[in-house]
Formats: sequence, structure tokens, C-alpha cells
Amino acid sequence: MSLPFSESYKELLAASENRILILDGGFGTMLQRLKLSEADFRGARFLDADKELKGNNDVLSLTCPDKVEWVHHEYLKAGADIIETNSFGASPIGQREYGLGNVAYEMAKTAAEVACRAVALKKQEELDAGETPKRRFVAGSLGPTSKTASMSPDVADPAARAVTFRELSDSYRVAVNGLLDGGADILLVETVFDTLNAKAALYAIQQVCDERGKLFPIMVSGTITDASGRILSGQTAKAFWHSLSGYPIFSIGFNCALGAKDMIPHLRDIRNAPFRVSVHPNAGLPNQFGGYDDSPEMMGEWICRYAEEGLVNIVGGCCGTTPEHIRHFAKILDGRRPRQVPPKSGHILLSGLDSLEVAPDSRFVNVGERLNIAGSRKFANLIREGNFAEAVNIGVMQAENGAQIIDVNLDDGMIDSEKTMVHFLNLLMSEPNVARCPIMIDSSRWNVLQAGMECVQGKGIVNSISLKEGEEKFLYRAEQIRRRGFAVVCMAFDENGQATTFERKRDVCTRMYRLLRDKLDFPPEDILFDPNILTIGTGMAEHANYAKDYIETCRYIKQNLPFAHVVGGVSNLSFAFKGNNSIRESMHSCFLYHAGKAGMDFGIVNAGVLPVYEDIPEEERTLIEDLIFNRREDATDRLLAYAETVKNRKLSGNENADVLAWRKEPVESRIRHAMVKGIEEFIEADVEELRQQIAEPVQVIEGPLMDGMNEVGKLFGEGKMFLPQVVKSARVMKRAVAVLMPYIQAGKKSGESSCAGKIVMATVKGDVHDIGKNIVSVVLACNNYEIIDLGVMVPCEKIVEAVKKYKPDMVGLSGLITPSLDEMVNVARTFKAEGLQTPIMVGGAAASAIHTAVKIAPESDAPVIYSRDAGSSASLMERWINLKKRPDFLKELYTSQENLRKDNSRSEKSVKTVSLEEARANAPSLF
Ligand code: B12
Repeated sequence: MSLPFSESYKELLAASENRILILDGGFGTMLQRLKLSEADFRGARFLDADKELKGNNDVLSLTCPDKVEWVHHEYLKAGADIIETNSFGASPIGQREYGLGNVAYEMAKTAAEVACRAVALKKQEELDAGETPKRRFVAGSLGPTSKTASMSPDVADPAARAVTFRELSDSYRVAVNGLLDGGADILLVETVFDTLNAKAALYAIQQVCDERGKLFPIMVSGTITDASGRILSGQTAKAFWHSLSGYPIFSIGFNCALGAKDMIPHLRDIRNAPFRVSVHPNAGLPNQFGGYDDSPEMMGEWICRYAEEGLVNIVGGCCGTTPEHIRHFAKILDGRRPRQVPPKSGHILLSGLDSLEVAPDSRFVNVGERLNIAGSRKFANLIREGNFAEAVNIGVMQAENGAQIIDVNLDDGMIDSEKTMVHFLNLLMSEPNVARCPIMIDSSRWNVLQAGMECVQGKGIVNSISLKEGEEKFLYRAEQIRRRGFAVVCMAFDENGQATTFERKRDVCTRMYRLLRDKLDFPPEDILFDPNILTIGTGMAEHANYAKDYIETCRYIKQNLPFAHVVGGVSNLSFAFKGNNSIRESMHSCFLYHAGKAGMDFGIVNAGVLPVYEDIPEEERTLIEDLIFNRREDATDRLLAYAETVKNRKLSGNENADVLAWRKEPVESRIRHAMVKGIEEFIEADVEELRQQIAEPVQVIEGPLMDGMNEVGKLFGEGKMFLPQVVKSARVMKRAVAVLMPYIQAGKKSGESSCAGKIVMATVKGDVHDIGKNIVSVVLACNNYEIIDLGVMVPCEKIVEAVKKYKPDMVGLSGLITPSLDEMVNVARTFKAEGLQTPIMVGGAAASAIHTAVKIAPESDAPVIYSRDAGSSASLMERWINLKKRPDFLKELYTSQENLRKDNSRSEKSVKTVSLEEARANAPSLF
């Protein structure tokens, strides 16, 4: 349910419109100045407290309110627009260690009252001075508590948790009520080191907002703990944002742990978040004495950079910062434009430890189906035997083999599904190799879904809810799902049963969509419909249109229910052919090909075992498609008869004797075939055979291996191949390249023992492709260049660091996906900002000469060179390093890039549109 904004929300929106708001600074630093004793902390009220209270800053709101008010007042005088209440740990769980949990509400309320008093005092001072008072805000601070909900406190038991989501949300609820009763304008969930704790806080806040009938502004601020670029519980900055993307928050950002400089990459990571962005860094990293060294001016330099890059809307300070810092920040940010909040992309944003964004041009997303008791006997047995470690391994293997989301279904009559779901998910979340993926919690029982969501910090998907038990339950559950930070699968099922025809599927899905949008304002991109993939080929006439109707519904949903997605469990389709896996897999492949084209964008499927659509014999495809589209009455009989003839055949995976005909072909085609099919068995022998026949080992790569890879890329792009199959091809390629490496290296230019030059190589941030980069590295190494390989997904800052450290002659950037192009521009821009003159050589399937000339080169002071392949990289390097050749090389480079830019601007101009008036004025006179 969407609530009206509170007054403070409207005022905050107005205040943040045209300027960067200033938040206050460190609280502890200020208290240290006061040198408070244990007696001060206890005051008269807690004289007899059992535990030591010194260090429990929150108690000071009760025992020394004047001192707390003094700190607030200092920050207000320094120019803070927003001050944070002294309530970081003022919740029952936060106070448990001091034995003061029972006064947490009072602490939070008093903390807000004290802050409001300070604001009132400042206002009075301004009035007394004849000034127009500025609207200042009190942000109720909600710290993370010392417990974490998604990590185990016990090394021996990864499933153990010190606190649950519900305990946390109950505790936060007390604090939120206290803060709002005390007059807080904003609720600030801060220093988040575990996103599940933050979700518990947001859950509590929404409950309280409901009770009060209005939405208060919510700020959320995470803490990136170290150079790993992740919060303590393992999420990247982007995954953290994705986890919170479905909540109605005012701002997102980061605080604590890092200094102002080190915040920059993380602020860039959340650049596209459709919320305001806040940052309150420490005054540097703590020194050996636990103090902070960064002066206001030192921090100010970086803070100006935030503003110049348009990264922030709210800036303050955390540990070690003082009113002097805040005064300086207020001064340097005065008159600077705040970050423009980008509109929502409309893409579903998911996360595990890593982020997953599914845009309309993303390929089909495959959801691993092996962690399903009903669908996998092996998994079911492991769970029933209590062998959870092995069961988790199945998940790890799926993730390694290309599953992008992991489905978990523990519905079984013989086990306690709710308890098992919690235990299993806790274990799964402790295994980074699978926890990096978003989770799909799959159950027909609401209690299991609810318990599952409360174990997961990432943004996953709940599978599923429906109208089976009426609108009220449907809406309640959807709202509860949103509040736990999940997207939802809505199954086409209503009070009258499962929708089986196109008309029913269309009507039920449309009804659910309208309910979610109109009653709850549910984010449309977080809605996935499951219009039921039902079994065909059963011999029953009423089942004949099942597949066709599903595909028709996919098309309808994409055209009529904006931003929504379509999902389905594919194995249902072919149950009638149980026992004949070969034909079942072909059916799934054909079905996915057509449903995918019609708009099905998520599938619960074991995609790694499916044959490539093109490889299914034409006769078989026709028979299957006759059945799928119900093109003839005898379609089932004909496919059944055919199925008998291919029962033991295998089209996918390692092929058996009767389909080894391809082994008789020439070696180049065998290599291509193995690449496209992902067959590892013969690749080493074949590559060796070809190597002996040709002059240069690298030609094996640039020839049949690359041809095979390009074919894989084409089929993948056309939706005829799925990611797990591409992973298999990549493995074949890696094995093949490994055979060739020693020979390529043996061909290293002899007689030139000294290094010809140095190159830092990296696949840019966000991109995992490394096969090409590795080949280029080997080729360059063989030409006597020293290679410093930074690996894949390399953040810009690491590249800058490496350039400063190694002083290379060149930096090589690889990028194969479109977002890598922007990242390359970012690297060039950052080099310029850092005053680095090192030239950049870009390559990889996404890069191109035109993009390099038009978008990257103009951002850089140094040359930016595009290289088509590994071979040309060596000669380009040589022409740059050799000082005699360099002038001609640069002349040629700059001229060709200038020409490309001219061509580009000409073609842009040629499609320039004109206004309606101009068009009318230009209309031909025909009469
Ligand atoms: C193998 C592969 C994968 C493997 C990568 C395994 C690995 N360890 O590298 C896996 C399965 C992991 C994968 C994942 C994905 N992939 Co992929 N993948 C491919 C595929 C089929 C082949 C890439 C390859 O290795 N080619 C062989 C090498 C040798 O060629 P190359 O890299 O281009 O390198 C040569 C030159 O370009 C040059 N070069 C390369 N780098 C550099 C650097 C320098 C400095 C220089 C000088 C030269 C140079 O020299 C090399 C040798 O000559 C391509 C299709 C294609 N045709 O490229 C898709 C492709 C790149 N992938 C694609 C996609 C969409 C993805 C995913 C997003 C899919 C998904 N939905 O999750 C993810 C990406 C995840 C991420 N964040 O990066 C798309 C990208 C589309 C786009 N424009 O954005 C492609 C084009 C497929 C397609 N048609 O849709 N993929």
C-alpha cells in the first residue's frame, strides 16, 4: 500500500532539490573532547547498573542530555542541514550487552527530543539575529547492532545465526517508534554491514509507517569494510543497492570505514540508483593510535570531486570528523549542483553477493532447478539423509556451470519444510560460490516462503503466490514479499483453479498485475508471471493447446503488462515422454526457443543438458513443433512413434558411438564442432594434430577455435543456446589454448633477453570474459613484453594503482559486453583526472575502432589504440615503444581517429530529426 508522504518528507524533497544537503559529523570524536567518565555515563539514574556503561554513548541522551545537545548545536552552527540523533545503538538488541534493553524506547525518544531541541535553539538564534531560519532536519539514527543475521558466529556451524530477522525487526520497531515519538523527521539506517539487518530495519519502519498512516523519509547507508569493495557480509556496492531497490527509500549511500577518497568507486557503482545518494566518510583510515588524520581540506579535495562528477546529494562525516570538517564541507559545496536522480530503469534488479540486472536485451535467464526435492532424486535423498554439505555442492556446481539464479524447493511431506528451508538457506548463504547468485525461494506453502526470505540478504524471487485463496491473501502476501526485499512470481491460478487456456491465463495475469499495481504500487519490473507450462502429448484433446497457449500468453504479457517478466518450469512440458530423455530435451529446447522469442525471459531449467536448437534434426524439430503449436491432430502419435527410434540417443553433452560421425571430418571442422558442442573429450588431440600441420600455433586459435567461439556467440545471441552451454564451450577453448601455450611460448623471440616493454592487462570492471585477454597476454609475452595481468572484473582504481606502481608502457583493456565500453571510457577519464599519460590499448568483442575514436580517445590526454586481435596487438605495441616509429604511428592513429569521428558526426547529422513545424514547412507541394 502506498502511503502519503509525511510533512518532513515533502520538506526534505524540496530542500534537496537544488543543493547538496549537509549532514553532521562524528559523534564519538566530539565526546572524546569532553573526556566523560564512567560516572558521567551512569548519571544518577544508572548508578547501580550491573555493567560498565562508559562507551555506551546512547545512554548519554538520558544521563547527560546537555552534552549531547551541545554536540548537535556545534554541528548546526557548522552548517549541518541534517543532524543525526544519538541513538546508534538505542534498540533492545543494541542495548542488550549493557543490560539496558528495557530503556531502549526511552533512549531513542529522548535522543530525538534532544536533537529537536538543538534545532529549535538554532532556529531561535537565527530569528534573534534577524535571519530567515533554515529548515533543518533530525535524522533518527538506527545502527546495525552488534549481531549479524546472515553470517554464522560459530566457525564450526555455518548454519548458526546469533540473531534472526524477526528478532531484529522487533527490536528496530521499538527504536523507530521512540525516534518518531521524539520528533525525528527522517529515519537513517546506517553503517549497514549486513544487508539482512538493514532489511529487518526497513521491515520495522514500514510497519510503523503503516500504523502512523504516512511514509517518513528513509535513508540507508552501507559500510564497505575494506579494499575488497564489499560490505562485511560479502555484498558488492551494487548488490547492496539491488537488495534495497524495491523499498520506498529516500536515499542510499555509504558511511564509515573508508576515507573520502576510497568512497569514490563505490559512489560510482551506485550512480544509476534511482534514489538520492548520501555519503559520510571517516576522516581517513584509523592510524596506529586509532586516531584519524584527514584534515577538512584533505577530505574537501575528494568531496569536491564527488560534486564535480555529480555523484552525491547529501554529504557529511563519520568517525574522526568534527564541526571544522562539516563547516569546510558546507563551504565548498555551497552553490554546487546536487546529483540528478536518474529515473528507474524498469529493469529487474536482483542480487546475491553480486548483482544481476536483467534488461530487455539481456539473454534468457536460466534458473538452476537441481535444488528441488520434487525434481531431483539425488538432492531429495541427500536432504532426507541430512547430508546438507553434499546438497549445497549441487548448488555450487549449478552456479559454476552457468545457472544465474538458484531455485530452492524443499516441499516434501516427510520433512519439516520450514525448518529445513531455514537451515539449508543458511548453509547455502555461507558458501560464496553459490551465494553470489540471487535465490529463488520456491514453495507452495506461505510459511516456508516467509521463513526463507528472512534468511537472505540479497534480492531474490519468491515462487509463487496466486489468487487461489482470493484477493486479500494475494495482496497481503505480495506486500509482505516486497517488504522483505524480494521480487515475486505470480502463478496463473485463481479462485476457479489453474488457468489452462490462453483466455484464462491472460485474464488471471492481467487481474494480478492490476491488483499489484493499483492497490500496492508494486514495482512492475519485480513481477514475474508463471502462466503454467503444462504437459502436452498426453493424448487428451484438451491438453493439445497447452504449449501454444503458454507461448501466446508470453506475447500478451510482454505487450500489455509493462515491465513484467515471464517465467516457467520447463520440465512439466514433456512429462508424457518420461523415460525418453533424448526427446524430452529436444522438446524443451524447441519450446524455449519459441517461448523465448515470444517473451519468456526466465526459465527454471537444467539448461546445460539441452541440445542446441539448430542441432535437432529437422524432421524431429518439425514433429515437436507440430505438437507444441498443435498443428495436426496426429502430432502426438507421430512424435511418440519417432521418439521410440531415438530413445537412447544423446544430442547434448559428450556424445556416444552412434553420433560420432563428426570425428571423421577434417581436423578444423572437428575443432569447430567440439567448440560449438562443448565437447572436451578429443579437443587436446585435435588441437595438437592441427598445430603440427600449420606454421604458427596461434593460427589454431585465430582460425577454427575463434570460428567455433563466434558461432557459439551467434547462437547464444539468437536464443538458440543458453549460458550453461556457453560455459562448456569456454572450457573447451581454455583446454585447447592450454595445449598451445607452451608452443607459443617456445616461439618467443630469442636473442632478445631484455624486456621490450611493460603492459598492464585487465578485463574491465563488470566483465568476466578472459579468454581473449589471456591469449593477448601470451602473444605479447612471446614478443618479450612483460605482462602484469590484473585479471577480470578489475575496478578502475586498481588499474590506476597498478599504473602508478609499475609504470607500464601501455595499459591493455579487454571488454566483451556492452557495459564494458562505458567502463573503458571511465578508465580513460580517470587516467586524465589523475594526470596519467600512459596510453591505452583496447580490445575484445565489444570494442571497436569507431567507439574508441568517438567515445574513449576524446576523454584521454594519452593515445587510445584499438586492436582487433592478439596478432595486431604485438605490432601496435612495437610501433609505440620504438621511438623512431612512434611519430608516424601517432600521426596515423590520430588521423584515422579524426576521420572516424568526422564520418560519425556526418552520419549522425544525416538522421537528424526536425520539429513538426519544420517538417510541415518542408512538405512537398504536390498540387
Ligand atoms: C565464452 C563466452 C562467455 C563465457 C566467458 C568465459 C571466460 N572465462 O572468458 C561465459 C559463459 C562466462 C560468458 C558469460 C557472459 N556472457 Co559471454 N560470451 C562468450 C563468447 C561466446 C565467446 C567469448 C570468447 O572467449 N571469445 C574468444 C576470444 C579469444 O575472443 P575475444 O575475447 O574477442 O579476444 C580476441 C580479440 O577480441 C582480442 N582481444 C580481446 N581482449 C583484448 C584486449 C586487448 C588489450 C587487446 C589488444 C586485444 C584483445 O584478442 C583476442 C584474440 O584475438 C562471446 C561471443 C563472442 N563472439 O565473443 C559471448 C558474449 C561476449 N557474451 C555475452 C553475454 C551477454 C554474456 C553474459 C552477460 C550472459 C549472461 N546473461 O549472464 C555473461 C557476462 C557476465 C559478465 N558480467 O561478464 C554477449 C555480449 C553481448 C553484449 N554486447 O553485451 C556475447 C557477445 C554473446 C552474444 N552474442 O550475445 N560468456
